[in-house]
Amino acid sequence: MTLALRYAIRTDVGLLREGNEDSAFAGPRLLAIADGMGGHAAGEVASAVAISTITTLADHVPDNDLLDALSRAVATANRRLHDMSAEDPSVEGMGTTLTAMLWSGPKFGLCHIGDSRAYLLRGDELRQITRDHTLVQALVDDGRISRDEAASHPQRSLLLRALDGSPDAEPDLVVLAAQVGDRYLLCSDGLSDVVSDQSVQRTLATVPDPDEAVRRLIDLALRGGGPDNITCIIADVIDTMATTLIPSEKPVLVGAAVASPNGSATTKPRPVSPPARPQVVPHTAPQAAVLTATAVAGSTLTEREQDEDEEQGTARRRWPIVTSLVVVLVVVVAGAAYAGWNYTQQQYYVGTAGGRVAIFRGVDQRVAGLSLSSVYQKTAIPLAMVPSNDLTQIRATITSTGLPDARRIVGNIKRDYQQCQQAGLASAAYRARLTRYHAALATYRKQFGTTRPIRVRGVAHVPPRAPGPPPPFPPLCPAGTAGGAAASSGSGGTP
Ligand SMILES: [Mn+2]
Repeated sequence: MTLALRYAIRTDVGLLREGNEDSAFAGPRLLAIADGMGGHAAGEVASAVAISTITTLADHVPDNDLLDALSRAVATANRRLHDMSAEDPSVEGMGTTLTAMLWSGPKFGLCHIGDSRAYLLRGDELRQITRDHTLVQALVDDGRISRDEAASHPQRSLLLRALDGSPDAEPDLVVLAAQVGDRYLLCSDGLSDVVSDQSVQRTLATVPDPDEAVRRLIDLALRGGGPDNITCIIADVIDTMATTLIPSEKPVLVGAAVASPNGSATTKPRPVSPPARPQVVPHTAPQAAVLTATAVAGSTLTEREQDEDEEQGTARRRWPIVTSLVVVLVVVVAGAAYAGWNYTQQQYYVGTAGGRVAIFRGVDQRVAGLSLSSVYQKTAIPLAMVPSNDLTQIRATITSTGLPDARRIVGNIKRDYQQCQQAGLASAAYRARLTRYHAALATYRKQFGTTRPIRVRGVAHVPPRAPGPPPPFPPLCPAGTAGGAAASSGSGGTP
């Protein structure tokens, strides 16, 4: 028996996003998916770095030590992200999910960090074989919200772990055994957030051809609104001795990791060249086969810098046309006004928009009734859940020394916010233990008429043990977090 994979891979920018921050790779022995995050092009860079690093494993897979190889590749990617963030402020704070399978015979190493997912369809049963590193998954594990509530939770995309250059970016690693007939699905949250497990199961179970099944899944996500980039890989485990099906051989790279300057469709093998970030990501990107996949979207030119270059270019071209002195004067005055406005547009501050923490571009003032700022980036951090020290500052709008500084401030707020959430979870768990203890103690007292140890007909009985002191709860965290994220965000947590 010789096991091989028959796979299909596809990505789609979705209906609302301008760029594709997902990157993915499928080869005969490696399947990997990464969903990048961060403002501007940073998410694309992060997912491309993760995928290009992990694809170095595609050509020489170790027979043993699958997890060691995966773990080292992940550490390398994480170090690269760390170094790039340190060197280039425009990509500071970027991060990515990574879910990868490294195959060796009938077994594979599974490596996972973030909220992209791997599923197994065996027979007709669909099982998620990765666990989301999200706040809502932690709430589900804690029994505080149901799976259904998690699916529609407003903070469902809040990650507790991601590959972001931080030292605690540790992936889950496990070796699993495959069987002939297994069908594996790797997807980004652009699919799993929008398409129910039942629909995914039905599609996987009823559409035999992997490529057709991938198309159907992406179609379902688009019909569901396609709010995010959607990436899917389907891999069927076949026995080449017992089937006429042809195993896949071509490595395929899709999404942000593909260095296509114009995003035009091509099915030719793509030479590896210093990539430029695609300005227009094609709808349902072409399945360009690559010979080696080492492309890194390492372009440090951000969208804004490109815009500025274009503005300057236009201004230069316009100069020779100006002949009249009047026109020159008008241009000078307008230029001064523009320079002033341009200055404000290089300022950033942290404030609130729609009840959430946001980065604003401009200055927090109005001139002649005109606002000199706009929301630059809205975070998922609700104001109501932010510790009071941060809250006071945000209300007063924190001015920054620039975009990287604004991002750093938001990073600090996010860290405080997550600490409050964690403390809230710990407090809730403690209160649950306390409730159980009181109930058990009441039962004991009812039975024995005391809360002390007692001997009844020669048998020793001891009362239940008290749970000890409560876990510390940071005094600056909002009381709402102590009651738990689910309860205060109105999603119906347990009291
Ligand atoms: Mn996503």
